[in-house]
Amino acid sequence: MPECRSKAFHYRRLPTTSVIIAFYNEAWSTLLRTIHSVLETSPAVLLKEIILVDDLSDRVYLKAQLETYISNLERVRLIRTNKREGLVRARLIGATFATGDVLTFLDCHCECNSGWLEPLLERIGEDETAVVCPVIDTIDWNTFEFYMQTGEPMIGGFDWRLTFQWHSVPKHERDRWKSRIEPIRSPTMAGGLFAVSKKYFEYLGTYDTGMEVWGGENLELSFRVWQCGGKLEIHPCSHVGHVFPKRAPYARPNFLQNTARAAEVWMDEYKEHFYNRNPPARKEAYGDISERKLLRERLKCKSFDWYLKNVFSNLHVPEDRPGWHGAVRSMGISSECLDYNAPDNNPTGLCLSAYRTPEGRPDVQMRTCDALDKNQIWKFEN
Ligand code: UD2
Ligand code: MN
Repeated sequence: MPECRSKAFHYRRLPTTSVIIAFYNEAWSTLLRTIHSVLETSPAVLLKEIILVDDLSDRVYLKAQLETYISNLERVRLIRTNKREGLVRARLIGATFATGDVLTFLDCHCECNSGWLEPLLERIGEDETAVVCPVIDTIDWNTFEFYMQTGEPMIGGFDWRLTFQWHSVPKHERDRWKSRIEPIRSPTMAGGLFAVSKKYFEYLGTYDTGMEVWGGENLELSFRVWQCGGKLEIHPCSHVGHVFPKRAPYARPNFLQNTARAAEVWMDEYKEHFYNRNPPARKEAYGDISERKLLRERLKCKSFDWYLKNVFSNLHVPEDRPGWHGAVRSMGISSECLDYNAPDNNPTGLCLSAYRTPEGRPDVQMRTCDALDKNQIWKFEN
């Protein structure tokens, strides 16, 4: 936006930053594209260092070849974990080496646009309790084309299965703005790309280190930031591209377990909506969460009810009357249940009414009952 381009910054007054990039078995080209784009777009006075954290990758090119390559780059450090930590603990290990005022986390397949860093740092300089995300542009996984999101940015939300979702800015937020280039309040963050004051991140309890590999930490941090007195924002002038690959280079078995931890600590009675839509989550051994509950008490954080009313008031809260949701089982063949055929390319998740067969019927059929299958969970509404 022209307003972003013409904005001037007092470089010497902005906080400095350390960029932390954890990676596991990332491709050579995308990893290097990330590192070089940070170096090329970040003003030297603001960038203390880039900290790469190798989370025990086993690809050979990430060993000596990577070390040799980065030894020619200034301000790039490589830390290696000695066991597979998962993205939460890998990022935190990186953070312990950071010397900047602000921690800026990035995924390992990003491309920063010129001017991406200054708005994030300026905002945190202004308000230390702001956790600020760039607008995440899409880099096509197949062609590596960069699709700049030029319209009004989308903000983060979630559905009651606790999957992250994008949605448009609600009217009450737009009414609050004085200009198009103000930071936009967002109920949640996607998770990979954000800047936070190092001091404030520590005060907030960094991350839940009981979370493994992938998933759930983004909603956990989002709830915590809002409920414990901070704010989560997306800065419309900061743009970073991200490759959403067709398939991740690793398995992701921990989403439910991590998400159950987040629900148990932060969601109070509202966690039932999550469990109703994810019955297997009730059986997850999510481990010890006593320290996280103590943290919530110590920081005197507000309730999830407060969060829903004040931060995400446009989210529909379902009623979930007992007996009005669950599987729809055949009375004839009792091993068969009504199953919804999710379209291959369905960014919004469950929305049966929107998807029909070419003949105009809802796309459902009878299939073997599977309690783990989210496409077999139904809700009666009137
Ligand atoms: C999104 C987030 C991601 C994270 C995730 C939920 C964006 C753009 N991405 O998924 O950052 O919040 O949701 O958990 O918002 N990694 C490790 N060790 C592991 C697994 C992953 O270091 O065991 C690294 C990985 O190489 C990458 C980062 O963690 O740099 C995020 O993983 P991803 O890119 O596979 O996650 P993504 O973008 O699908
Ligand atoms: Mn990613």
